[in-house]
Amino acid sequence: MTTIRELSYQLLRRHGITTIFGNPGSNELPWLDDFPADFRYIHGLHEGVVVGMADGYAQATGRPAFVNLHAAAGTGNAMGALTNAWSSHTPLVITSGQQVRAMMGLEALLTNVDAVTLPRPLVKWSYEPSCAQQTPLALSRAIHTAAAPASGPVYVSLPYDDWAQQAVDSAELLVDRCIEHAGVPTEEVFARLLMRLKAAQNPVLIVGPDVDACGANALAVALAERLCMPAWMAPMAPRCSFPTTHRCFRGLLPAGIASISRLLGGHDFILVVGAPVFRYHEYEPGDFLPAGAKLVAITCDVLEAVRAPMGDAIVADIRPTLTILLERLAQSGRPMPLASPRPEPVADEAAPLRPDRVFDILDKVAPRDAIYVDESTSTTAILWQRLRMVEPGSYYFPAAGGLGFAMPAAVGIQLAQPERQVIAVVGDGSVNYGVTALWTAAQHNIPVIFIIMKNGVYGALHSFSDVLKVSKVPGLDVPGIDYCGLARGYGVSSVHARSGEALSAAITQALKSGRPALIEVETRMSSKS
Ligand code: TZD
Ligand code: CA
Repeated sequence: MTTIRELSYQLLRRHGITTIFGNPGSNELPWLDDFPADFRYIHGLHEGVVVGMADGYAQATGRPAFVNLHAAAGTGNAMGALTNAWSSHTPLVITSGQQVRAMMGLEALLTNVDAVTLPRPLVKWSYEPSCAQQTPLALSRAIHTAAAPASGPVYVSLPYDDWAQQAVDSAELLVDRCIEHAGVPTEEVFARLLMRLKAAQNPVLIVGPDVDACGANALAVALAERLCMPAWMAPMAPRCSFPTTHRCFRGLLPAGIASISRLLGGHDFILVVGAPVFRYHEYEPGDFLPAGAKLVAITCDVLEAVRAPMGDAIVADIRPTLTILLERLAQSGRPMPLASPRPEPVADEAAPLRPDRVFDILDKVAPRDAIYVDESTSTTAILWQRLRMVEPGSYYFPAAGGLGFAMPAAVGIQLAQPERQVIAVVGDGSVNYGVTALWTAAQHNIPVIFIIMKNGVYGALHSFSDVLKVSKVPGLDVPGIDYCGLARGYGVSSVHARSGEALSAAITQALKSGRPALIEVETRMSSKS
């Protein structure tokens, strides 16, 4: 006979899930009892950090990550982080411990009163098994649902007295289930798309995060080369899906309606792959498309397809779709786009450093295949201009703009990719939403380098104040915080870099150390955001 608890671990093992991200409470202890030796528990000190670490880990592995939170309070703390996971299609299985069934109706302390409603609308599926025997099926459904295209977070609330119950024999059938997805367009759909691509005089490619998420970066490059078209990253892209050094690469699109149309002016056909159309930010009314342009988006997410305000969409798996498209597309005779010139290096100067200078230094000393996790909001455009990112999986950013992602996600990504160096570039405001990730990095010796851009302000909000023509707004400055001291407090060594030279030396030293490190550098407020 097998208990439901034992069966749950068997199920996770079969899915290759042996890393649990969590922050426990009384309701979770019965599941964690006698924690199996082949599993590891990555303990986060705050649930926003727990979900952020799992988000980074799941994105970097491309497989569902498992999270265990405490009841409603733990789930509530995780909701901000869930906005990002939802927007980046991160496959997360989030479980939370529930009170014993006998006391749920009494609303005993730490009952998750309406558990299924709580995480909505930030999950694909939310569930509480009606009885203990439904738990194995609930967990199996949760894993398959999280992974199914478009992947995303799911939530299961689990009463703590269920674990010790015996599973019914048929529940063992769940352990071996495999679900394969094969969503490629029909012949007719391909024929129409090929006709449109062949007829285009001046096409442009816009790639989004899901190209990187499914490892189709080389296919996107081949497509741009085949049709001799420039390629942009979609606005607010939370991943980098195209080598930024490639001659076809034009950069990160801005996030305003009018700016996008202006930049794409002259193109008659816009092919978007793996991005919402589009993730706008600042409100800049204007035409959604440049005059005469048609748009087709290939997306894995039907919700993304239906909410676009313009253009056509094909809902399909990106990698096989691009593979078949390339088999059928002839080489264009158009001239290949010319490489954009690289920005001029910035002269050395005393601190506070210009953000451009920080990125030039980082680009020079970091390994070529470094992974950057970016949450320095006012300097993101500069980062894209200055950091060379060539390998797949080289860049992560909070997909919904929820701060508190970079520090934990960097820890999760580094855990998933120990062979590559993860470098988090974090604004001095953003640090405070995810700072406890430092402790997990220290405890497990996860050697992330955290670079803190200390300009003393919520820089992006200062810029936005200009855009929105507001003044005398409170709460936009963050003076008086000692990030080196905070790092030491959580067990991470830290350096305050006072010059470009000191920054370069600190990064080099951190790279050699094989341990997590925090580098605080004073920066000027950026005029570009
Ligand atoms: N809270 C959360 C969870 N997410 C947010 N996006 C914000 C607040 C609002 N916010 C932004 O959108 S940018 C920003 C805030 C507070 C300032 C971040 O400051 P920073 O970076 O120091 O990290 P910059 O480069 O100085 O802007
Ligand atoms: Ca700042």
